[in-house]
Amino acid sequence: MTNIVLEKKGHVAVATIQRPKALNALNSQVLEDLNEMLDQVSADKEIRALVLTGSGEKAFVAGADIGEMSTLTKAGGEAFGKKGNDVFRKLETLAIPVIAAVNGFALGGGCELAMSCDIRICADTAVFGQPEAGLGITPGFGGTQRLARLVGPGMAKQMIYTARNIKADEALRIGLVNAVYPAAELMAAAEKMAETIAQNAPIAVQACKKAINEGLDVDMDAAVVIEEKLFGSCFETADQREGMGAFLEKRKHEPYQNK
Ligand code: DAK
Repeated sequence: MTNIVLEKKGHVAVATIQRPKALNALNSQVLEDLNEMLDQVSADKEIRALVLTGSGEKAFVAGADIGEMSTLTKAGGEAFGKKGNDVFRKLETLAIPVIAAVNGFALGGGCELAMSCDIRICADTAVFGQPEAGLGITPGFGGTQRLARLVGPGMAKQMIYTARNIKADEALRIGLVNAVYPAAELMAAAEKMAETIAQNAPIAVQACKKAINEGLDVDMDAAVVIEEKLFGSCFETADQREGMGAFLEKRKHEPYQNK
């Protein structure tokens, strides 16, 4: 991977997008690196939560690479969109939770990347937006779909039609991010949240992610069936026996084993 650094800290991994000369903009190489990073994380069963961030103080990701996109044909545009969408779906459906630590500009593809994560927290210097309509295109990496689901169609339409950027406090107010931190405290907060998640029973956490994501795509009758099946599957795990056994024996549970 030339544009992503992946570090492991116990059960938590931190992936940092590093393309400083273009404010971490997503060109084909960065998309391929993201794909490779997700494969590495999936294969490593020690990793229980992932933090995704951008290098430098200015940008999380300043969008898809405008230079690379500028000469695309209709077919090339569709292929570039598919490449991004495939990677973003892989991120969204990764078994473990992903926290986006948004450390600056998250525009266009950068906002869409953050929205493909489970949880977004940001620095007080962060800026979000979908500037595509101002560039003569539509959001192409899921922005029209995920933004509407996250902040509601009215606010999503306002952001996308006006192509106006919003600051961290407004992102918090509309529910695009869960929390805002002073820039210097962002990564510590993200890693602390990831560690808290990693201390819970991994199979249960992953079942919760699957239940929430898959349940949101179907009606409530089908959604509760998804939950029932995943709930039932937890009773085949050693971690469930340890967690409930410890409660009944009035002791702290042993560290969860992911089995
Ligand atoms: N792409 C390529 N290079 C970029 C970039 C980007 N998105 N953003 C910044 N850079 C580069 C700049 O060109 C500059 O390079 P040099 O001139 O130094 O070589 C360097 O990063 C530093 O940027 P600035 O000098 O502009 O820095 P400032 O602090 O003055 O401004 C800024 C920061 C983030 C406000 C500004 O750079 C900016 O407005 N950047 C563009 C933001 C933007 O519009 N992003 C959205 C891109 S559109 C689709 C698939 C995907 C998409 C759509 C459709 N399909 C296939 C259907 C996604 C679209 C987008 O993401």
